Amino acid sequence: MPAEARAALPCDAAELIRRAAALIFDVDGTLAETEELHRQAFNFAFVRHGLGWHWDRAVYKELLRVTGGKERVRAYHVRLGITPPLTDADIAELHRIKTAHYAELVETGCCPLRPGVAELLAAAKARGQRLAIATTTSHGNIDALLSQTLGKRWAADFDAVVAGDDVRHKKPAPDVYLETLARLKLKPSDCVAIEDSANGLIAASRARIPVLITRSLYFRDDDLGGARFVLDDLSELAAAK
Ligand code: XBP
Ligand code: MG
Repeated sequence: MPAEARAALPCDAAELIRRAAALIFDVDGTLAETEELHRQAFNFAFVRHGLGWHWDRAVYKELLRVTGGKERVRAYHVRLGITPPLTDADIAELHRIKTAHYAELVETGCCPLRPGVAELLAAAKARGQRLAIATTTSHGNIDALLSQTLGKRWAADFDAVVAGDDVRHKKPAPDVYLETLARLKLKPSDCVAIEDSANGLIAASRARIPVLITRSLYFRDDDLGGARFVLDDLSELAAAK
């Protein structure tokens, strides 16, 4: 690679972040370790719905390959091969119960932002960088988490917030990232996507956005080699000069 091309590449994650016009954040696993609360909320909903299901961490880790809570329940149900199958209305009602309970859990304050997240958001804002969210979860879940962790006026700091139900196809399809770029009116190379999972990495990469990974509990051993940089968490950025 010619010297000038090498010089153009950011030499580390902090430089990749600093150079971006916009930072696009995934939510679950990236901003906070929320999947444990999602798992507990699903199990609460199963009991309330009279289903004898219980997702332990090992089962949930496997089911997380399927993005979207409703899609995850359907995939599990198909795997069980029970007849008659749950109707879409059953799954929607079950997911409504789950989402309501998830919000109650988040509102207890038991799920803080991950290390380095608040500092990175503040530093990006101070540098005049734009902020966006591109997630598979719902607007209600985003608001529950960020109202609790960033305050009720959290949305004022984000130029675009794109959730799973805003697009036709959830991650690993690129839809949420393409919609975010359209709303920001920026090129993929002007942005950095901050993700925690292989599905998120694939989605952002298909939208041609450089990806920085912050490893999370459920995806710690995912193959994330296609990312520009892989960090244990975002506090490594704050430590950078
Ligand atoms: C993670 C997901 C979501 C959550 C559950 O989203 O795949 O489905 O697991 O939330 P991301 P819902 O990492 O893209 O933020 O039940 O609302 O889908
Ligand atoms: Mg995630």
